[in-house]
Amino acid sequence: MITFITGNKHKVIEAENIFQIFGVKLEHIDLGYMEPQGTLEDVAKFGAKYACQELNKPAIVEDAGLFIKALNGFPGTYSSYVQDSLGNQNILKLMEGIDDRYAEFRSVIGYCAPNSEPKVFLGRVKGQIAHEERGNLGFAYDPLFLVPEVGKTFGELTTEEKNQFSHRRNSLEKFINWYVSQDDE
Ligand code: ITT
Repeated sequence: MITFITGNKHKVIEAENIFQIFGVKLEHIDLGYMEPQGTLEDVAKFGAKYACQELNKPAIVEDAGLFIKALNGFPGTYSSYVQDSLGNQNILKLMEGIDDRYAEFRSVIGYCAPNSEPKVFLGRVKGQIAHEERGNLGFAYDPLFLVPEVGKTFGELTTEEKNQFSHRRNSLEKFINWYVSQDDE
């Protein structure tokens, strides 16, 4: 059993489905905490350490972001603030007339157990910024994020479909593989 600390219910639904694939039990707690400004790794390490100290048990947190190449990685570590302030339509405006639409989602899982240092696990997925929002199945930036191989945005994929190759799938899969192997030692 592992405890996932997040205030984002969409992340919980995706993570539950991913943990189920690997047969590991997941519990969810919403423990608000101040996020320091820094890289995804900094935020995930800080959050994991804070959560396991508060709860006195092992915990994971996740910090994620959308990195758009033509905008020098924006919104990146500011993704949460930019989603709430600018929103998807204004990102599309920033991208008007730009041909290079490459973007990637990154997810960093921070894990910490009491009296030990936090560890991080990075997952990425490559895509393109669509020319308009498409689909209403996902959340936040999902309708903007086109996966060329599939010809659909994350907003047009079910949770199960997105979970086959998303940034979150990749970071959680790395974490779960490490976590399970650690049990055998
Ligand atoms: P936490 O409580 O876990 O921190 P959060 O919603 O603040 O939840 P993040 O800081 O990790 O999450 O995410 C930064 C922003 O990117 C935020 O607006 C998210 O909604 C958005 N985001 C994260 N993962 C996403 C995904 O898979 N698809 C679309 N948008 C995503």
